[in-house]
Amino acid sequence: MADTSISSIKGRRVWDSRGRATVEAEIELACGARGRAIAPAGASRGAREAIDLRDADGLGVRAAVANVNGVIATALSGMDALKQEAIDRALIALDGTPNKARLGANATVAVSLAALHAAASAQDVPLFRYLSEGKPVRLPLPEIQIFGGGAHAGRRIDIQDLMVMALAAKSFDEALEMTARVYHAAGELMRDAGKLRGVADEGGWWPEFDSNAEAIETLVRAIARAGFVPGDEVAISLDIAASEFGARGRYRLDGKDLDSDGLCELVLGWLARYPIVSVEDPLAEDDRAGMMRFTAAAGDRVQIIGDDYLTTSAARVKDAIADRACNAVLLKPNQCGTVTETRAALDLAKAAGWGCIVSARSGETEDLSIVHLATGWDAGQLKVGSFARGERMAKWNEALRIEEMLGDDARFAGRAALSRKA
Ligand code: 2PG
Ligand code: MG
Repeated sequence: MADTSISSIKGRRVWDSRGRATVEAEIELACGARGRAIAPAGASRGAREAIDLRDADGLGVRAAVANVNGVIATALSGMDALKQEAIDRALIALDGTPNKARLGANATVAVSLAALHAAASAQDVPLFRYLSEGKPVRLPLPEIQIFGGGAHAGRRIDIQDLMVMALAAKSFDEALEMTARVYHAAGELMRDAGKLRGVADEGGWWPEFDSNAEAIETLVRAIARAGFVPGDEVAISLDIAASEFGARGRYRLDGKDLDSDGLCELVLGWLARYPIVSVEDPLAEDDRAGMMRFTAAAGDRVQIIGDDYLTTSAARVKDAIADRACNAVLLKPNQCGTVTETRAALDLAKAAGWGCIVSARSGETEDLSIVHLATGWDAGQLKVGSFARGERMAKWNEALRIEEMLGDDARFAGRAALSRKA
């Protein structure tokens, strides 16, 4: 047996897709195996997310990197990389706060994921296989952004992500091919209308729309222009990210003031008019009653995802299951700060029959970990941003490699992965 104890941990500053500093961790085991991972960073962050530790200038990660090279390296040295839970428990104990405020979730998530990569490498298997522990896995249904809005696109429209899901696809490869057609059709529509203004933070077209409804309508037209039946072959998924334009039951959308009921009705109206199969954060993170009302009204027809509302917290997922406040969870490892805590949120959601979507952040890098988490844990769905820019395409392309590697055993989660549960 190879000696899988941690012999060295190195932290370094690298840069993300928005040109902002972030943390990379590299771990070496006694047997010589290595693992490396980079922390992503969000722009529309939930108030209850674990802390992305920044220096006094609000941007730097010198303190977070120093934590990796100092206290974390000392505490984890000699630990067995195959014991992920013990490593993550050690990180949680060393941090000692409820939200990784001391070490920084950017430091802990990079280390936690790097240990995971090192363990898979020591076993000489791809990470998704290491995570699957011999159980069958499926390639996830991708949720792919076509238009960016909200905090990722100068707030030209309020909805943050206008995405598509290729429901008629029989494989991951086909889902990407279909999405490519919609993405380019959407670009052509905007060019024809004289509204093409480059791409937003996650590679989606940067909208110059006058209203949220106009953006959704344009997406429906793009699906049809690409040759697909909207709703049947390619459907729409929205991340409303309502915490970005509302709190305490008051919202401001399309220049109008709405209360919680008003926003609920507006989004329910979109569900009635447009081929939407999934909605993320329709109400703000503090609007529990609104989320419960919305899920009671639409949860049997569409997937309702908690992102800012759940912040990848098993405790919050547990409460939301009891409340019936959503029927799916977005899983972002840096929202909680460790692999083990991410997995705990997934396990609870799965046991409740919820949908599970592993997700990237708006600030990303070449790191491919989430593709392996989504596949190896058989989460069923993956959200990575749009169909442009290297940090996004690297992840879609990695899923293609995994599909190829699985060969005849490759199964695609497809539309069955979508949650519909009131
Ligand atoms: C989200 C993500 C990805 P951010 O809200 O789901 O779109 O954005 O990483 O900025 O939180
Ligand atoms: Mg979101």
